[in-house]
Amino acid sequence: MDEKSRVLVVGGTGYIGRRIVRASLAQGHPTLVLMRPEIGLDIDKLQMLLSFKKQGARLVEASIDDHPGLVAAVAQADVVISAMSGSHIRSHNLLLQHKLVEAIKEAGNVKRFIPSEFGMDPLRMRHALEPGNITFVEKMDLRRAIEEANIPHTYISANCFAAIFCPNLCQMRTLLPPKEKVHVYGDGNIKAIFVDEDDVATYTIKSIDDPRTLNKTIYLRPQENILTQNDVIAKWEKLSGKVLEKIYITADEFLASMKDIHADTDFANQVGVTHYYHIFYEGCLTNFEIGEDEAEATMLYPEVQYTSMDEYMKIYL
Ligand code: NDP
Ligand code: GO6
Repeated sequence: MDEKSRVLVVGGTGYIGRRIVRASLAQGHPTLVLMRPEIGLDIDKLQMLLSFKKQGARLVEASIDDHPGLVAAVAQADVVISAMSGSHIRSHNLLLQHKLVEAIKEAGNVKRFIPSEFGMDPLRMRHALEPGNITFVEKMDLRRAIEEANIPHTYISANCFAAIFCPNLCQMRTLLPPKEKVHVYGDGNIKAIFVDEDDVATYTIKSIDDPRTLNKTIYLRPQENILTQNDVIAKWEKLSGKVLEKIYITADEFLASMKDIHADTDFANQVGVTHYYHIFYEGCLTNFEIGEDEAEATMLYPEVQYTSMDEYMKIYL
């Protein structure tokens, strides 16, 4: 393929979506970004869209609720990437992605669809605890619709976004490094995987024209960034020159902490507790081998110079 595929990004102003737009432009793809009329007075969103246009993207106007408009948008692209927000943030968003699948089905021209996954592999999370299981149930439901419609696809399992999980030393409810004490999950020796968000976007765009990733799950496992919580803490202690007090939390204590969280007003933290449990007590990101019918991004694209967590955390000093 010598012509670069045309990419449509849905959710392009979001946390991971904006990086996917930039990576698509950087890798030379004609890039379309959905601009929703619901933008209203959100001036930051508008200015981000305009900055994409300045960088060469084309803005395509349509609402997710406007089926003909969405079909027309999708019809202009070879590849559609959804980066719509997680369902536990706004509970109707997965239904919105089903509308996107309907539009892709009708347009009939899309050579690859990347649904909004970018985290733990929902297929491997069928045992997940409530209420966090909603993330995986809904992502699997969307997969079913994609596969039933025979839409060519790639699922990206991006593991832990660095800014959310690493500089805070895997602590919840903060994004900053702790100054005195750190809560350690169990003995702190379960391996997790951390990925710079720009690298998530780079690998995602690398995969879209690749026959090796067709109808497969691609795991992002940068070797240097497969780290235990203790590894992450030690890296920060070395960078900062300070030793932190460690408070060890058993799995039962951690799960019991959910009772202190108000389910109605703080659903995201309830969901978060169960997700953190699976990652840091169970080891769900690393307790399996990548199968025959799957692939790993750093092996597919060894030319990408990914960011190590030492480098990533330096900026927090
Ligand atoms: P955001 O919360 O930043 O939202 C992304 C976009 O979703 C928004 O910019 C908006 O698109 C769109 N959106 C939100 N609400 C609506 C609505 N009502 N109607 C239409 N569109 C809407 O998403 P994230 O980047 O945080 O999440 C993207 C994916 O990444 C999710 O699947 C999530 O589960 C996963 N994730 C993974 C993490 C990890 O550590 N691995 C961490 C966080 C998320 P627009 O630009 O058009 O306004
Ligand atoms: C990130 C979070 C961080 C929750 C995934 C509460 C889907 C995934 C690694 O949105 O619940 O403090 O895989 O107080 O597949 C949230 C979710 C993490 C952020 C997890 C996520 C990760 C979603 C918090 C907090 C830092």
